[in-house]
Amino acid sequence: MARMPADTHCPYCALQCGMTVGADGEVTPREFPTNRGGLCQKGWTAGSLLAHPDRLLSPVVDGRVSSWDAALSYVGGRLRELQALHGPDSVAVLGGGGLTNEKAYLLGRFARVALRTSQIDYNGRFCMSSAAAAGNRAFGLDRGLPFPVTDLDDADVVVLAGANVAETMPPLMGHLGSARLVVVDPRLTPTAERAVGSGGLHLQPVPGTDLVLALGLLHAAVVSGAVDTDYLSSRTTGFDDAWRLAAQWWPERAERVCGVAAADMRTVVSWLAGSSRRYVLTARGAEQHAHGVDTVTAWINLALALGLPGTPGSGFGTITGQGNGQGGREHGQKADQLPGYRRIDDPAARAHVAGVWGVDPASIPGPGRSAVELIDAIGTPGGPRALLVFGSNLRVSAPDSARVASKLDALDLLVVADFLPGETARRADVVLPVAQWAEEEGTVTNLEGRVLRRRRALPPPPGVPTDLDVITDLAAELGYGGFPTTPRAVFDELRAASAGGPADYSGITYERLDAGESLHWPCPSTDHPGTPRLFLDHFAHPDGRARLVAVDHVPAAELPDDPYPLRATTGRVLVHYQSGAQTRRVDELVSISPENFVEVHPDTAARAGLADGGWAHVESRRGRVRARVRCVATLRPDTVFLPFHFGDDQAANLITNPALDPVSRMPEFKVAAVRLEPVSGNGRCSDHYRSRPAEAASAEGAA
Ligand SMILES: Nc1nc2c(c(=O)[nH]1)N[C@H]1C(S)=C(S)[C@@H](COP(=O)(O)OP(=O)(O)OC[C@H]3O[C@@H](n4cnc5c(=O)[nH]c(N)nc54)[C@H](O)[C@@H]3O)O[C@H]1N2
Ligand SMILES: Nc1nc2c(c(=O)[nH]1)N[C@H]1C(S)=C(S)[C@@H](COP(=O)(O)OP(=O)(O)OC[C@H]3O[C@@H](n4cnc5c(=O)[nH]c(N)nc54)[C@H](O)[C@@H]3O)O[C@H]1N2
Ligand code: SF4
Ligand SMILES: [Mo]
Repeated sequence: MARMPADTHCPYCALQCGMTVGADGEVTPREFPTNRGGLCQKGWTAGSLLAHPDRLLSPVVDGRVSSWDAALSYVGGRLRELQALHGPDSVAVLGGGGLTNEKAYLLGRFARVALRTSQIDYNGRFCMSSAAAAGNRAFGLDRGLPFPVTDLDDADVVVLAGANVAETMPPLMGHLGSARLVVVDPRLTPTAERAVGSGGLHLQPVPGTDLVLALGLLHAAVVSGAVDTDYLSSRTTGFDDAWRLAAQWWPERAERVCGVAAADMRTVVSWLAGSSRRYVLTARGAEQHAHGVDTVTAWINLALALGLPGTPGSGFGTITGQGNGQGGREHGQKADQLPGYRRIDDPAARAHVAGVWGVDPASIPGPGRSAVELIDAIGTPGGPRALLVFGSNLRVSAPDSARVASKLDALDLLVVADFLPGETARRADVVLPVAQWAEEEGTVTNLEGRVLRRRRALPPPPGVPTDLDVITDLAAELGYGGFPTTPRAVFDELRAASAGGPADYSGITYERLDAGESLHWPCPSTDHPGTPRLFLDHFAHPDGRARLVAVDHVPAAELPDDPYPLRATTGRVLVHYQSGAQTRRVDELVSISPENFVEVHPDTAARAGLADGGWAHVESRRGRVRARVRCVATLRPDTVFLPFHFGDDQAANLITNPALDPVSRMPEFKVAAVRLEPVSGNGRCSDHYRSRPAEAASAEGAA
């Protein structure tokens, strides 16, 4: 039963910092291995959204407040009508990596069994899909960190490729205190400053060229004799093929493409070779590209050549982003998956899950379309006509958002379950208000594959149900009773559905978690201790070996040219979360970061006639964003950066490129060709950041 106050975890990112929430919604930090009693500003202020005046409290149908019975029977009726006319796939579902394991699981079952649609995917397609695909390909299994974050405490060298953890997971920096950091980022981020300040290095590649940098590092490793040949021969396959391509990328040649000095590449390799506890970690900067899978693969190849994965005290990992970004990709809300991280095209997997669901295996539809392709298919013959959204504000967060908006507007029916009126909910035909994190029970799986309990500290506002209630009631409207009704019952069904799969949760119970056990999947029986460290004896491929996969440089899908001469990349700031649906409603956070900005090198700004602090339009072939100019003398002059947390005409995704990775179907959030135009006024650019005086002083345009 609910305990008040409740020991639970932050609603936001995958670090899942421990916190205690009082019956009044007040948050206090709690000692937990990932955060050790720390919280970032987002976590501290999360409680203020529980009683926020914008909170959604009643269902809304076509702009009018409705009763629950009327809203559910309206949605049920419309879905039945559309499916009768246009077939089961005319109804689509989009989930999210912020949903608990229970919600993600039940949403998948709801889509496949009650709606009988193949058209379900989730926002993790924008987040983890490239890293996941590369991990599966190399190791046979995708668990973001195959070791606990506390293992990083003893690291000698950590390479962070495209990760700005000082802003995206601040307490994680506490685990990197003893390590020499190598930060790969086109910008001098707070994380990169830490690297420079602690005797490490900041490598500043052209956005979209990490793959070449990783090939250059592999080349330097081979030539300097840093490669672990015993490990390669006993634990891996594929080195010769991978090397055939990497052999063409000696550091000086790689430097010409990625802009990182060859000497720096050799320094990094000498540090890696000269220490025993070494990690390579990637995040979205390296992954959100139209060749993100191959880019992550290149970083994995480097790690394998050095013998890191599956070696105690060393490793490769990807830093999962959303609160349940890990569990969210395991339990069947992804187009190609069934629970337990099973493949939907695997007959044995279908038979097992059909048994748990009590249906004929042949009746389980799928695989379906990936998120961007699903949105794209709206308004085309055979495409979705209704969309149900749980846990994503895709009007702000999906690439090429003007096109997304016109697609959503073309739907016959858009239903959004949310607790706040984000941009997507505000334009929905039906809005279904739901409970928030501190008002419900469940589990999430954090970035280290550790399963955690979310606990209820206070009840939802009167008349507001949980997502699980809504899914169960909608299933009943569609004539499908028999869904489990409590979070614990859903979890027990998930355990059975995952049993024997790659992500086996069958041995994890609410009782064990509530008794304080630390359980990482796989955990195949109730007396199994869980698996904090994977791959120590063997990788998950049938032969037990990891695969190096041959990869070569592929240019970004859109390159700068005369009309659009700059590369825009996008990312995050400390105080906002994702589309900003939540954090743009927290006064304390808005006062720190009230509006969108674009980081521009002072020379670049001067050439475009832009003044520091003035407004600019950043324009691509797809649209333009309004943002305040921040002159940053440490930025690459060929690159501009915008966060994607803002809406309306400040939405960075108005300019991003929806080009997809051929394997993961992840869009290219991190490179678009753009130009800058002043919105009004003119003037000289002052130097906004002076954190690296040497570089700032050498920047001609700095005031
Ligand atoms: N404050 C905050 N924290 C968050 C979130 C949030 O929205 N706000 N979201 C959570 C989620 S879901 C996620 S996925 C994580 C993301 O966590 P991160 O991956 O750390 O975040 P990003 O800012 O998207 O990208 C990291 C860095 O990549 C750099 N970058 C851009 N292009 C390239 C490139 O081509 N190569 C390389 N090497 N780097 C590049 C950017 O300059 C940026 O500093 O954060 C989680 N934590
Ligand atoms: N340009 C650019 N775009 C990006 C990225 C980038 O780096 N650059 N990063 C991408 C990444 S990594 C991610 S993860 C996506 C995230 O982007 P989104 O998918 O838009 O994620 P959020 O902004 O967290 O939106 C979650 C919505 O669901 C609601 N919500 C939260 N929890 C629940 C719940 O339990 N139930 C229900 N029903 N609703 C809930 C929130 O109020 C909010 O409205 O953005 C992607 N978009
Ligand atoms: S680091 Fe992540 S989990 Fe921790 S308080 Fe901040 S947003 Fe929450
Ligand atoms: Mo993410």
